[in-house]
Amino acid sequence: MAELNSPGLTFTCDPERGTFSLYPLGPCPRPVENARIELVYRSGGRQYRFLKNSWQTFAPGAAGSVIESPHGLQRCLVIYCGADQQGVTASIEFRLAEESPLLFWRVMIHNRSGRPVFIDRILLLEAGERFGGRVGLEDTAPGQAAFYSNGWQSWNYSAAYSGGEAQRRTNLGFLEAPMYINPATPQTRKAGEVSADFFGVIGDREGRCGWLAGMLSEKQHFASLHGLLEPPLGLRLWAAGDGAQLDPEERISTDWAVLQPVGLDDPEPLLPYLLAAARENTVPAARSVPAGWCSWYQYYQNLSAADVRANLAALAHLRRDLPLDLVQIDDGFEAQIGSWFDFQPAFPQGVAALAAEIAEQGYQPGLWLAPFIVHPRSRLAREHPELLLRGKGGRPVSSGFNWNAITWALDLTRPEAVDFAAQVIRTAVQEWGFPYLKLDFLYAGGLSGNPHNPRLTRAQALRGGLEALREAAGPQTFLLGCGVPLGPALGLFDAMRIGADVSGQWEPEWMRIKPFFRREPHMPSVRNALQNTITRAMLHRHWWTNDPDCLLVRPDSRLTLAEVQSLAAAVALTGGSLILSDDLTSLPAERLKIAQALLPVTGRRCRVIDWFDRQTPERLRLDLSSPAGAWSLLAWFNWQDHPVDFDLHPEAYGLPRGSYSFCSFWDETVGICSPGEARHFAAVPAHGCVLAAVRPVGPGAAYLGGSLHISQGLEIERWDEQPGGLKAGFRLPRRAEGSVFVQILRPTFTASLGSQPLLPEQVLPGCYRFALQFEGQAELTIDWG
Ligand code: 9PG
Repeated sequence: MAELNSPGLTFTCDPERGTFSLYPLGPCPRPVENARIELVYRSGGRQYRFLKNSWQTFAPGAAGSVIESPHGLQRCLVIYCGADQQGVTASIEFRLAEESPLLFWRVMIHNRSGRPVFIDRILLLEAGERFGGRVGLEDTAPGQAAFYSNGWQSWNYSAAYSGGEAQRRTNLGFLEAPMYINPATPQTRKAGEVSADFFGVIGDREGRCGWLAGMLSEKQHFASLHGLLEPPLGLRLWAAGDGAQLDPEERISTDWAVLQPVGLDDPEPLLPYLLAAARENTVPAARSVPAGWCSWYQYYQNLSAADVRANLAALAHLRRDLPLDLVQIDDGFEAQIGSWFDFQPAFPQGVAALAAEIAEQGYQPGLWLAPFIVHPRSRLAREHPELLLRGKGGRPVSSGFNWNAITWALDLTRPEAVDFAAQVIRTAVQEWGFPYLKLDFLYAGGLSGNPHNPRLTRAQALRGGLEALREAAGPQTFLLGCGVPLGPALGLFDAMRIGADVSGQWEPEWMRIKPFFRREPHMPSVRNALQNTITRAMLHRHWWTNDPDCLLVRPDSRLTLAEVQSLAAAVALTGGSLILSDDLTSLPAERLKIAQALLPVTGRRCRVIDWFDRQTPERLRLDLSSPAGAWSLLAWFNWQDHPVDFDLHPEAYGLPRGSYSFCSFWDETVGICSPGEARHFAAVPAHGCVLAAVRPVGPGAAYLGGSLHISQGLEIERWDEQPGGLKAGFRLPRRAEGSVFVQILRPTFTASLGSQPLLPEQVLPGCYRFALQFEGQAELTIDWG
């Protein structure tokens, strides 16, 4: 037995039996006990298993030696194992962080067998009664065990499931599998069996705690998890070996695996893990959150240079109303996916001239590219078929059905294929003049097949390709990743699409057919985009800037006003990029107002109160403060297909019991509730939301909210209350027009905005609405003498 101790965790292991245990300080979660590790590999056509029932220790490392790492001081234990009958040796390294409640471990393999071996799988954790140990949640009441599943790549449905629910998967089988399925991750459809990629959390909804298991990086291997929620509970985490060849005398190490105890109601339940993964991948300091326009969801592939110019002109015309900084040309300019240097007839001068015009108008030019995927009718497929990833029969491997064809992919284990992709990026940045790139369909660089270099895993091939893209773009270029497995992308992208595409409708359909497609979890639709906007909100600004996909506000889509409001509220409260994708030449003022209210973007990450409690959470909370005090923005989403009455209880969002004012953004109503009381919202429309600023009621003059900005308060830059009155300074980087609500507990007063007298409207006793209109800055003066 060996032991490691840190302030929050105790680790023990039994090398003779090949098990390890982790004991957290508090009562919940309970310890993970007698967890196992296993290496599965092939040699000479036979499969071998190693490390499962004994680590065959021959030289125990110094237990408790202290190491300095990017994660601070770590207590460290190395166990030297082997050799097995073939002559393969391994070592297992465990580390406990001094400053955070994390166990790190990794398995290193050294092939001393004299012939090549092929790694199938490195099981890093197998825990639970089902496997002769414990996962620490065995006391969970029936039906209360749940598992948060992070999806494979940007578009994959991510959610917390209870034991009674089957995991949401696509029914579009072979057409979509290459896009949405990591072949190493089990695709069970049985209730109570949930898989995940990269990281996941198993927990107790009633006990309010759980364990996070996952990897700090995916530079070496893709990792999968399996959560078994029907007693006996189980949790497994493994690295996919992909059958990669390990030559004699060569070594390979897994990325670091981690375990973290999770408090489900902590303000940031996954924080230690998220920070450690950010450090491990040297995630750079966050840049400003993009606010811009994108062509895709209005024009799709029917885009022309004239459309871009018309929107650029409209944007410049609207500059004082809608201060966006980015104009991003999406798919539709290139002659074909893979013919990146040829253009569509609608782009007769290519895109360089457009980039120049966009920059001249003061906007950042952005361009979409999909450098790893190849259309069969592209120049790349024709001229460089040797760069394609091929399968067993020598035929190009499918990367899924896109653009009306089964598409192919580059074999990134070929240096020339990586060079080709990097050349596309260099050209876009250096010759065409795009400092912002949306790099899409990057999962195509991580497909399985028969790669040119059989010594590389899929994760190594993809990570190498992604690093080459970043290198080609240079450190200054803003890179948005899309359709990319999250782990290998860490540290290389400024922003990341974290969910499915939006579209002009709530639910997916195909060629106007709804019944079969309605339940598809990844197909474009606002419902599907919102799913991950909320369930992956916690990644924002720890790993990158989240991109929730575009905001559509136009009235001629098939979205109801309530659906547009829900999209806007989720985009605003989760704090990610704000990219509008409507035809700006014809947007009516009342819809423009919705987008306008989101500017400037706050960039702030909200809490998802019920992230572990239901597949699609309903409750968001964003705590803010201004010179006029602190408040919370609370949102509640009605995911039902019919209107629902809703009672907003501040306590249900973790706010202390007390008296609060409520200012509801979409209907501009205010109310005051006494302690324990809820604010009632009658008939919240189907797919609509309640979005309210909630402030503790105080004795003096108080700002309650308003319609100038969706934060209902960040527009305030000064708040001076004096014996004779109040001066409130407003600032927004645009024209602003709307209502503000102020509590004034005085019988008489006068009000003005600058030198303009204002006529307040009393909406409640002691509560007044003022209609304001200004550009940039304004001062509201209230005089009660
Ligand atoms: C451009 C688009 C937009 C969009 C991206 C991505 O499953 N599919 O067939 C599928 C097609 C397109 C797609 C996602 C999935 O959209 O997310 O924003 O850039 O490409 O073609």
